[in-house]
Amino acid sequence: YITKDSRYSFNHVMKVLDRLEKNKRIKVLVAEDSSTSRLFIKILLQQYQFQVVEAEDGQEALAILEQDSAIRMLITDYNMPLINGYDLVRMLRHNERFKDLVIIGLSAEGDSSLSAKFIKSGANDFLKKPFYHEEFHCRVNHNIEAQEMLQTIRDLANIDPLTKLYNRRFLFTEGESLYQKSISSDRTLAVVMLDIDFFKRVNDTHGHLIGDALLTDFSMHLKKSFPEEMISRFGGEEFCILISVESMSLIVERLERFLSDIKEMTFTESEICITCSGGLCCEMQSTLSQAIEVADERLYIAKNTGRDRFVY
Ligand code: GH3
Ligand code: MG
Ligand code: MG
Ligand code: MG
Ligand code: MG
Repeated sequence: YITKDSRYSFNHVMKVLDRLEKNKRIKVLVAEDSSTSRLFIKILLQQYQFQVVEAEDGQEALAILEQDSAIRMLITDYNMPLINGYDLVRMLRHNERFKDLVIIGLSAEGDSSLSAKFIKSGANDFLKKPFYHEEFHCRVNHNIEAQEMLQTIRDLANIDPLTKLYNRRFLFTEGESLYQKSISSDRTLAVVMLDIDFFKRVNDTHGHLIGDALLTDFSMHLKKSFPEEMISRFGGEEFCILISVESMSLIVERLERFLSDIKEMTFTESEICITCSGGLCCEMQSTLSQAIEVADERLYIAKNTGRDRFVY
């Protein structure tokens, strides 16, 4: 593929090598009942360094996908026993879990309405057998690249570049829908607003770059302390944590432990000591925004009553 045509530029070759390196980490499931055809597709994929998993029918494919969340792409035949390719795609697309799975439909049949059927049911692309190797490789790689670009765009939209925590936009979209789900299932979702004390002094004393490094360190520690929770950077040195509540005393205990850990730690190469303050809203409100407001009022009280504390 690289050497056949000497007109390929150095940049092109580098791009292909980079693609091959990435493909080594990508698992592809091939669902195809004909063993010859399956082997052929497997070899084509392996030429491009993909990890290949095989299924002999639609039902096996579904079971494998449900078990192995690392599979990023499915190449599926149409005519297969138990569940055909079209029904398989429809089932997968009805499940939120598989929304990012790249799906390419295959069929040997002359019926050109099949490609429309596959695409309408949610497949990303379609190939008619027999196909040129080049077309197969191009479609597979293009679809994987498109999916990667989509993920990059999503990360840019949802993740704060400095701290790698969720940003405020994500908090008010996904966080709000999480909050609404908690309301309808009668579970309590606590909202914590957290703010670093006297952070301006850190910048004034050590400079902005050290301030940034402290925010990054602090965020990493937040993630370690609340690994299951949705943590967002609300603004400069303010963070919001959504914690599902098993018991009020357990939450308070976790938060108090976090405060005392922070007080004992030193941050960045300048070994800076900090404290932080927080407000907690455990009583369910009708929207996340309202709960944030309640937590924020309590944070304000924490600030005005000496800092380095939680108010709930
Ligand atoms: P308080 O205890 O009342 O919260 O005091 P504070 O100094 O932490 O609060 P204040 O709101 O007065 O100042 C927050 C500071 O955070 C001011 C701003 O320059 C700084 N800041 C906000 N975002 C960033 C950032 O991304 N990087 C750095 N280095 N500083 C930031
Ligand atoms: Mg078949
Ligand atoms: Mg302030
Ligand atoms: Mg502050
Ligand atoms: Mg602040």
